[in-house]
Amino acid sequence: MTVISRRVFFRGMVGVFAASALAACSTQTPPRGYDGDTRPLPVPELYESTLDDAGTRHFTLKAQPGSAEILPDVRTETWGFNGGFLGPTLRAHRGDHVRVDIANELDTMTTVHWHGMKLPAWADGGPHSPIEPGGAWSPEWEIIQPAATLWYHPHPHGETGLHCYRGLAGMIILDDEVSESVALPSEYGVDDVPLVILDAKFTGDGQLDESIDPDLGLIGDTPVVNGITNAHFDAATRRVRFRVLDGATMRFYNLAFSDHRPFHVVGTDQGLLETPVQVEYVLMGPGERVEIVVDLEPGEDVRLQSQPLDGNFGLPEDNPVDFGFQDAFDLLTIHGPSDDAPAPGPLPQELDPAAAAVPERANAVEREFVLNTFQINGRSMDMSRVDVTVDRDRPEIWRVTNENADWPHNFHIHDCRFKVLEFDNNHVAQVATYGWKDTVAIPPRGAVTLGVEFGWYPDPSVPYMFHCHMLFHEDSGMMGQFVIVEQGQEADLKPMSGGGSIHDHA
Ligand SMILES: [Cu+2]
Repeated sequence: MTVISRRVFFRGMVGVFAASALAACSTQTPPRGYDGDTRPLPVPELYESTLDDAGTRHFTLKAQPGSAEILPDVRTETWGFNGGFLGPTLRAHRGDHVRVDIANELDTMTTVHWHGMKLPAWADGGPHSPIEPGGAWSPEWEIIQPAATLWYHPHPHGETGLHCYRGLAGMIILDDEVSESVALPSEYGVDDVPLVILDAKFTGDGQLDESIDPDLGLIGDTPVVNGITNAHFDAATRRVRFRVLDGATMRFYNLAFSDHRPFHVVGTDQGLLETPVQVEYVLMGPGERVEIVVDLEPGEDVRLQSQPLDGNFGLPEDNPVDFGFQDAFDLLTIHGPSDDAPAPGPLPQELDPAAAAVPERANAVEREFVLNTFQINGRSMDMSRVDVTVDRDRPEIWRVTNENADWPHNFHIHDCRFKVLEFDNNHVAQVATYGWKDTVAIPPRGAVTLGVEFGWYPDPSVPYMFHCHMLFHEDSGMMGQFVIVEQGQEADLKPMSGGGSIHDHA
């Protein structure tokens, strides 16, 4: 498969929006099942956690090999948590103490990282927390942040893209008093529906094609929503909230509806916005989440799509690779509710007033990060090097510049939330500049200034990560490490292995 033929094919698809969704490029047999038939959208199981006498909420996850019918009537070997593909939705409340007992039943080392979570570094599940085959790991922490839609996925250095591509990903929903009191759809799987969007490409015998494109890594040509292609959702209500995760390794999605209807963004990576924002499209990059609310008419059909992005996110129009910005395909067919579904009231104009908070800039430490190809500040990831030491008592301003002319990057910082204070070369970042985020897309030759609010868990011995969340970039070295310390303390990395020494940090 060549990049050029894929692009030509996608351009041919623009405006067609066949029920087939995104098909394969011309050199490959189109995925099976794309004859217009849809299958009901699977909803990830909501994990039934247990609360022990001490008030700890317990979850158990098992990373395991399995298989799934991503394509209809085709068995594809995959990986999953507690099942063959993807993982259950974990749900917890602000203030909960949570513990997750993880077993690795794969034949290779992995880790489990809680993307978007503020928590101690030893529990973060980054590359320094390997779980060997047959091994186990039990991080625990307290939920100290506002309600939000987060996710969990592996983070083994150099292998994150492959592990995610094979299906190790699940949603996390955090609730709090604010999210529970606001009048947004909130019945899980009914009118509050997670959408885990991946992409896949298949070999001739229906297995995951894991060949690496030198520019695009494991980018797929077939959209997969909650584990299947060509899904439909039968709405029971006239207003639906979708919690959308771009769980793809490299692909951007420009979410929009087939009739270009307006919809509302009510939340971004780190929780509810102050007020809903009406849009006709919203761009998502790998690792990002967005909560959207859409109103439906009884009996109608409408499709959630990824549509070509005006301006191509600043990439040259003739760029040989486009990361999905020019692609057009269906993600989900939505069938409206029955005629007797009651009309929804007005959307609440106040969501989370606290989301209006502005990161502190006085006395802030200002840092520069330059992203170029597979490096940050001219360096590749080194697990033995601490790149940044953060003083727990001072606010941080991170200026992140993308020096590449033909690649976007999607910058993510662990253990924090941030606001985009400034956005240079801003093509389509309207939503990225509202609300709290943990991952931000930076166009070619663009830059962002981030006001970063870390979870303050000083520990000089275990690093957190910052990296590009385009996983081929991350795995190729575009990652760095930071520690959070008490004032005057210095970084002092201590190697951890498996589930052993990490407990020394608990
Ligand atoms: Cu990147």
